[in-house]
Amino acid sequence: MSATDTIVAVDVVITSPGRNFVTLKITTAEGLVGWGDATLNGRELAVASYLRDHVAPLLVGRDPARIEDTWQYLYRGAYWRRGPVTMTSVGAVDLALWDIKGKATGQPVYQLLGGAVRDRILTYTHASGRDVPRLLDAIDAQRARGFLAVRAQSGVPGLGTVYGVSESGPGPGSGAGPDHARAGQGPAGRGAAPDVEIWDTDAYLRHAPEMLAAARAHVGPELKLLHDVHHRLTPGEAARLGRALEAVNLFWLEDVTPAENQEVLRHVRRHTTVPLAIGEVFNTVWECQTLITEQLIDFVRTCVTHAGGISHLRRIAALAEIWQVRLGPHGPSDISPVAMAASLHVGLSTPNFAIQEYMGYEPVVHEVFRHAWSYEDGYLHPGDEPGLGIEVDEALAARFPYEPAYLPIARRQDGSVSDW
Ligand code: CS2
Ligand code: MG
Repeated sequence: MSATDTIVAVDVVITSPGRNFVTLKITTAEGLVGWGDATLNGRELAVASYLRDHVAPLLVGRDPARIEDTWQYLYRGAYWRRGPVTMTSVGAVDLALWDIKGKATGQPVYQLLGGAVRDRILTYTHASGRDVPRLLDAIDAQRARGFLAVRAQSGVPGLGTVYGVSESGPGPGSGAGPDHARAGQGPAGRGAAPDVEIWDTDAYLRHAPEMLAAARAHVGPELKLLHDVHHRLTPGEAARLGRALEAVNLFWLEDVTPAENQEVLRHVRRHTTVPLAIGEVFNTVWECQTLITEQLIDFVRTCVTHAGGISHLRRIAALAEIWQVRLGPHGPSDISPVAMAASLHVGLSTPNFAIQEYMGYEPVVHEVFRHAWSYEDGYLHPGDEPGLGIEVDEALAARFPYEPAYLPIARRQDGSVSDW
C-alpha cells in the first residue's frame, strides 16, 4: 500500500448461512480488500444501515493506513458515542483496516500488534443438555474433540426452554471444532417476533449448584468448567450462588448479574471467591473500567467487534493488565469467522489474554468465510496469512438472504420481563 492509497469502496454484505451475519468490505484504489465483522445478533439491519448510510460515505477518499485516526474520527465525530450499534460499526471498520494493513505489509495482524506472546490460544466451547445426564453426555462429546475447557448449561426442572440449552445438542465437528449453530443460544430465533421463555430464579438456584457439582464429579478435577448465568440474578442471589459453587472450582462464573451499575459487583465480591467474568454486552472500556480497577472481576469478556475493534479491545486489555484482570473474549456462533480471526490475532499478541470462547459454526459458514485460523486439541491459532487471514465468498454469501431473527425474551412466572 503506497502512501497515496485511498479507500474507494465501502460495502456491506448481509448473508444468512444458518444465521444472519453482517460483514463490511473496504476496497482501496490499489485493490486491497479488508473485511470486518458487523454482526449484532437480533439487530443486524441497524448496524448495516449505520455503516451504509452514515459511515461508508465518510470513508471513501480516506487513507486506509490511518487506522487510529479513523477510529477517533468515527468515535468522536459521531457525537452520539458508545452503544452496541455504534461500536459494532466502528469495530467493523477497524477490523477491515487492520486486515488491509496486514495485506499491504504481507504480515499477519498479530505481527503488527507486536508479535506472538504465546504459541496457541486456549479455547472453551459449549456443552448443554435439557437435563444433567444429557449435559454430561454433551461435555463428554466436547472432551472427545479435545477441548480442555467446557461451558456447562442445563435445563431447569419445571421450566421449558431456558438460555443456553440446545434442543438438539452439539452438532458433529466440522474439522474446525464443534458446530453448535443448532444450539438454542446460537442463531437468534427466526421469526417476526422474539420467542418468550419462562424464567424462575428460585428453581434455577435450587438446580444450578447440584448440576455443576455433578458435572465436576463426572469430569474430575482437571477439565476447566465454566458456567454462564446470563445476567439473570440480583447481586444477593449472585453472591449466594457464587458461594455455593466454590467447591466446584469453576474456571469462571459469567454474567452473574446485570452490570450496567458496575458497583453492584462489590457486594458479590465481598461474599464469594468464585472467579467472575463479565463484559460481553459492553462496548467500551468505560463500561468495564470500575469492574477492572476495583478488581470486581477476574476476566473481561468484551468482544473484538462489539467493543470497537482491535484498536479498542487492546485498550481494554492494557487497562485490565494493570489490574491483573485477564481477557476471555466473547465468541459465540453469532460473531462471524471474521471476528474470530481478529480476536485470535489479539489473543496471540496480548499477554493477559486467557481464553477464547468458540462455539463453532455450521460447515457452510466455513465455506462462506474462508479462514486461516484453525482449531486443534483445545487450542486455536489465527494462522500466518497476511492481514486477518479471512476471505468472504461473496457469490456463495449471496445465496443466503437475510431472515428476520430475534433473541428470545424471558418473562417470570408473574409475567414481568426478566433478563434472558
Ligand atoms: C452467551 C452468548 O456465549 C455466551 O457467553 O452469552 O451466546 C449470547 O447469548 C449471545 O451472543 C447473544 O447473541
Ligand atoms: Mg455469555
